[in-house]
Amino acid sequence: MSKEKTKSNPGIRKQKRGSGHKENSQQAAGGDLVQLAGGKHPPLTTNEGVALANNQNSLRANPRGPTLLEDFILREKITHFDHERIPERIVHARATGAHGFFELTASLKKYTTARILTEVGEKTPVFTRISTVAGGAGSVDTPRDVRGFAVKFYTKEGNWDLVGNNVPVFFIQDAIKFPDLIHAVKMEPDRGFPQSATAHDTFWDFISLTPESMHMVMWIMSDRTLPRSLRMIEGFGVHSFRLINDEGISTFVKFHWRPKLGLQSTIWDETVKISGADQDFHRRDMFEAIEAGNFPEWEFAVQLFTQEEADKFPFDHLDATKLIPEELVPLQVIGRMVLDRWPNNFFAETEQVAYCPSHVVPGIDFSNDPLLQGRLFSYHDTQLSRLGSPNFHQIPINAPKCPFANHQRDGHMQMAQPAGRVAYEPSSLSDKSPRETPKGFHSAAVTETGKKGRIRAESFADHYSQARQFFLSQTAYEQTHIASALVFELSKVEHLHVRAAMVGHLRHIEEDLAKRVAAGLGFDKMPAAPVAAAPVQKMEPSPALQIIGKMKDTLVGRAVGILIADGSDGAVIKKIKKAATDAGATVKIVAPKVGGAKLADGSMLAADGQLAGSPSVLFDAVAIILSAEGAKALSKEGAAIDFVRDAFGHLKAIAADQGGQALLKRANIGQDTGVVDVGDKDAFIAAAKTRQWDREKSVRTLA
Ligand code: HDE
Repeated sequence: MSKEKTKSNPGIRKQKRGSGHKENSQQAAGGDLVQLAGGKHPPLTTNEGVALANNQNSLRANPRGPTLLEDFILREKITHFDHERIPERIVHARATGAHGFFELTASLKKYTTARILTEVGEKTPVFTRISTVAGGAGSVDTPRDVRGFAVKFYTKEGNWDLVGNNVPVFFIQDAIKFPDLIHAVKMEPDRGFPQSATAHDTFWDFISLTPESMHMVMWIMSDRTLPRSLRMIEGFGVHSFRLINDEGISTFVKFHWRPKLGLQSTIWDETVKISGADQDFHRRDMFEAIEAGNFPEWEFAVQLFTQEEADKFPFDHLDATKLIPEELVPLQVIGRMVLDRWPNNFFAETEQVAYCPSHVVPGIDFSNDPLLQGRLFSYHDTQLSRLGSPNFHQIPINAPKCPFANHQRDGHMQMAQPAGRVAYEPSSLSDKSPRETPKGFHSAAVTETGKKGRIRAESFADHYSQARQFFLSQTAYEQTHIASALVFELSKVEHLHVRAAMVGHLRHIEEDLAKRVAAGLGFDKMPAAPVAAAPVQKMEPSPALQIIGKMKDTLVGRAVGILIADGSDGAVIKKIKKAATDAGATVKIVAPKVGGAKLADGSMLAADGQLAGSPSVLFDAVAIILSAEGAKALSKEGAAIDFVRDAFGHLKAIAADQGGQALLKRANIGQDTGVVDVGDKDAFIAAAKTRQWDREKSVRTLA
């Protein structure tokens, strides 16, 4: 028989911190777990409110014996744990959410009765959830992907959900294609990869057979899908909606969000490395900004147009693969949204929030866009399986903040306790039961005629004109990124006929783009272009479609990293830190040891990040401040070489002192206007506010 010794009662050993409270002697008996005393802790209880005397041990028949079925505390805890997960969203599973408010700055009274769009100065609470599309809930924040941009406005007339994206068009024209699109883009069903990536055969196979996707393809291959921060993306309602005024007259509307910090994206190599350095890059960025009081803000704008104006557009505005260029219908800014409060609990709020495009308020209505029409069904349906009950609207994050009442009753997890005997309408038994009101929701009284059938309108046939317009509207740098992204993505496609088919489509968009991609893929003969369903129209370039044209020359909301080591000059560090902070940047000190570096004057400076864990991809610009000794030591450090090489390769400004220059030299980094002497802080700040686009051709081969 084993003579093995056991602790008779391993439990909690309490340690006092500060002005120690009296310890609970029952719990203090022996054991190896240390719990700090102090504070005013409420008793730990079961879900029935029964206080626990011991949360460390299950109930055993003897100290080394079997656990007893009688242990209701163990069973309750484990059972709840076993059921903690709910199905993740089929798409848009990975996201960041925050509370805030919407404030109207210009009234649309002429066009709508919706209070949220007529009462200037009124603040309406919102909950905004920004997501990636393809990856699962635990996937990285920074794949090449569209970002969902969903806003729930808790208006006084009910909840309005504007469930948009950061791209103003979509892949398909009809909701019936959505399951096919998503099956093609998600991980391939036999192998279970790739996670969160379009660079694989099934996606491009589907796309190459779906010419209506070509406009969206241009957007997703642009750097729009590689945002620097969720605070720096635009948002679009995508579809046309209707506004209805008090005379019942309706006007079409497209909704837009414009980030106060301006648009900014990363470049592909940077994004790939960010994904390794910080999987939660965007979520952390949003969290830190809100916690620091740098509240993300967007302007809210509308494009308004009548049926008569729409009839003259050279495209059909009901087709979600088309946008309305701002040059054709200008944007009117009518409000702003500020996100100023991080949720208390990720699951309760960001996970359980249920957006439905069908959630509109009186004065806002739908257009006939067939994609929107399908969405009006899909979202409520998916919430039923995800949240498990038709009462999901009662979950606090989903509940309207205005009174709501009807005769719907019961159901799984009913939280409300409606009183009285009347649960129907019409009724005469109670003068308190809810009734319909003329002020309630009215649909636009539009006349519909025509033949029923599974037919797509002729006006939906032009698949290339706006794709071409988008490409031609970009700066040369952005065009190069689009071409290179196509080469990268298609190089991951194993089936040659799929690659060829895609190059064929590109020939309709822009022959030179097709040639560049074909060359990048190693085609020696240009693949044939497919027959286009409609001629490609000549459209004026729209500079509003660029990113670079919309980037702001600013350090506000951005980050600067200062690499130091033992012997660095404290005065220089201080000066550059102040200049960057004054310009609005967040500054982080990076050193070989997080405990800090011993500066030239003998003082210690603590680091915000340790070198190996804080690569330069996490910053928008860097300063390298090193003594000769420090430079020598870091020259042997792979992470230091990568730090400066990546900063240069990602087109960032670099300030360096003499020691810093020695490290740059060791990393084979050349000089250009973005590499400045640390003494010239103004030159550094000016260069740090943008990217050194001209440098790119010297650091990588692009298509
Ligand atoms: Fe979605 N979409 N979608 N979608 N979508 C979902 O609803 C769907 C589309 C968008 O943060 C799902 O609650 C169909 C366009 C966002 O919780 C699902 C079609 C646009 C979010 C669904 C589309 C979007 C979703 C999955 C084609 C931009 C995240 C979970 C007709 C205008 C919302 C859920 C959040 C989520 C269906 C196309 C945006 C399955 C059928 C176009 C931002 O219901």
